[in-house]
Amino acid sequence: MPDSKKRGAFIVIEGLDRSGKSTQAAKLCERLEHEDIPVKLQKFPGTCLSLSYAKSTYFASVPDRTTTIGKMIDSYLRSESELDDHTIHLLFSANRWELANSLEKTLNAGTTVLCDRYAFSGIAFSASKGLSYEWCRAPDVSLPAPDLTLFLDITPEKAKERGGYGEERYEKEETQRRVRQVFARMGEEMTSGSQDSSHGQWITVDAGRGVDIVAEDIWTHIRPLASGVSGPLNRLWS
Ligand code: Z5A
Ligand code: MG
Repeated sequence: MPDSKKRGAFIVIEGLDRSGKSTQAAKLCERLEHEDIPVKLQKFPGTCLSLSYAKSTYFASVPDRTTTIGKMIDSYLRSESELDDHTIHLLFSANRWELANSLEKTLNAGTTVLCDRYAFSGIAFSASKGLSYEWCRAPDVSLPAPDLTLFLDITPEKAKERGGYGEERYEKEETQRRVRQVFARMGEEMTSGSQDSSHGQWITVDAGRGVDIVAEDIWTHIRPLASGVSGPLNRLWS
């Protein structure tokens, strides 16, 4: 049970395509519910999910991109529309901003939020296309900052073994390789203390192992946060 004086923990799961983010987010959600910890899943691009919704459709790989901006992003990812790289980057960020207030309210009400991708994906995918790293970071400055980000690391080769990449825009081995390089830079910055600590803790998890082994590893990092967090939410990079 969470401590009623504490807010919920804000936990982000990041990683490459097929690294198992959604699998682990759903497993973690179930485990927290089993421990009587109120929890909500949020997916970006997307909207807020209850676990019952997650159970019915989350595993079916149906992208949950149901806000107005989420629909525009969905169309772009499916290559049904073309957008300038800067424009789509700002839409991904706007999608986080349109859900930021409800996310904050949920946390302050004592509910833990598990977020499947967040601002770090925004930077990694756009910077991998050649946009400036600093420019990519700017629109997400002062969003609610996670208490903990778990980066599920996997080689593109290993990820490909998991059923191959799909049809969406970024689902190509070379793209994933470049994205992984940007994530590696971010991970170094966030763990070396070369930046302020307003981004929260960053933990890299070897996601190339079996589902249950990865889940146990993740749980060791979540357990200290499960009863809630004292103090206000930080703001990303500010
Ligand atoms: N994007 C962006 O550009 N800018 C942004 O700001 C944001 C996102 C937020 C859509 O994301 C795209 O949006 C994404 C980045 C971009 N493009 N790409 N690539 P998405 O979140 O909707 O899609 P995704 O997460 O990349 O794909 P995914 O398929 O949902 O990956 P996943 O969630 O990491 O994996 P999974 O669904 O849990 O598992 C994939 C398969 O592997 C499945 O068959 C599992 O049963 C299997 N699996 C999972 N774990 C294991 C282990 N441990 N062993 C073996 N097999 C496993
Ligand atoms: Mg997923």
